[in-house]
Amino acid sequence: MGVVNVTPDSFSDGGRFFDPRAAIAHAQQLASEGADIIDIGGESSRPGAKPVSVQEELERILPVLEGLKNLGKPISVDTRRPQVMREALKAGTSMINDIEALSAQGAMEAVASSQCAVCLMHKKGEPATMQRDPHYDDVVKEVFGFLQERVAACEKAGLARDRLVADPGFGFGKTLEHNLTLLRKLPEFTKLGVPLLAGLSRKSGLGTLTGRPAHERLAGSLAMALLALQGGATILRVHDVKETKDVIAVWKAYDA
Ligand code: 9MG
Repeated sequence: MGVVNVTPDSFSDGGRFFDPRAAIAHAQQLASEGADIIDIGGESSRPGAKPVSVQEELERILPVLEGLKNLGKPISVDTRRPQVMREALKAGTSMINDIEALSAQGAMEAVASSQCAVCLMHKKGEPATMQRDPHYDDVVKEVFGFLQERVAACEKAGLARDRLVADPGFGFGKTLEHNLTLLRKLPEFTKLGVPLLAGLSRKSGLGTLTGRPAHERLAGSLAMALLALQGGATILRVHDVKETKDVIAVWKAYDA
C-alpha cells in the first residue's frame, strides 16, 4: 500500500503532494513501482496534528480520486469521517482505511451498504495529544481485545469478515517500547482471522532508534517492513514502494 498524503502537514512529506496534480502524479508513480493499493489521505494524523473540516478534507481528496479513476489499482481512502467515506465510495474507492476503526457515529452504516474493504486500526487518544505519555497495563492484550471487538461489531453490522483488515496502529498512542512489543507479538494478531496491515514506514520510533529525520529513514523502514512480514503482516503501508517491493521479493523467496 503506497501512501499519498494530500495534506500540508503530514510528518514525512508534509506539503509535497498537497497540489492535486502532484498527488495524482505521485500515486501514478507508486502504482508503476508496484503498489497494489494506493492510500489517499486528506487529514494528517501525525502526533500533534489538528483536525480539518469535512469540507476541507473532501476538497483535498475528491479531485485526486477523480484523477485516479482509471489508475487500474484499488484506491483506499484514509478517513475517519462517515461523510467523507460516503463521498469517497461514490467516487469509486475500494477500501476505507479508518484510524478510528469505524467508531465514529454513522461510520459503520456509511460502509455497510457498499462492498468496500475496511482497515480497522487501533489508536489510543487523539492525534493532537496521543503521544503524551501513553499507558497500557498490557499493550498486546488491550490492542488485540480492541481489534477483536471491532471485527465482531463489523460482522454484527453486516460487514462480512472477508472485507476486513486489522492494524495495531504503530505510533498511535504508543511509545517506542509499545511499538516494539506489538511488532514482536504480531504473530498473535493473526488469530484475529483477518489480514494484518502494518504501517511503520518512516515513523518517529525510527528517528529515535537511528537519530535520522523522516526523509532519511529508508533503511530503518525496510528493516521494519521485513520484521512485519515475518510477523504475519500481508499489507505494508509504505512511502517507498519500489524499495519495499524488493524486500518483499527477498522475503517471499526465503519463505517459499
Ligand atoms: C493513516 N495512517 C497513518 N499511519 C497509519 C498506519 O500505521 N496504519 C493505517 N492503517 N493508517 C495509517
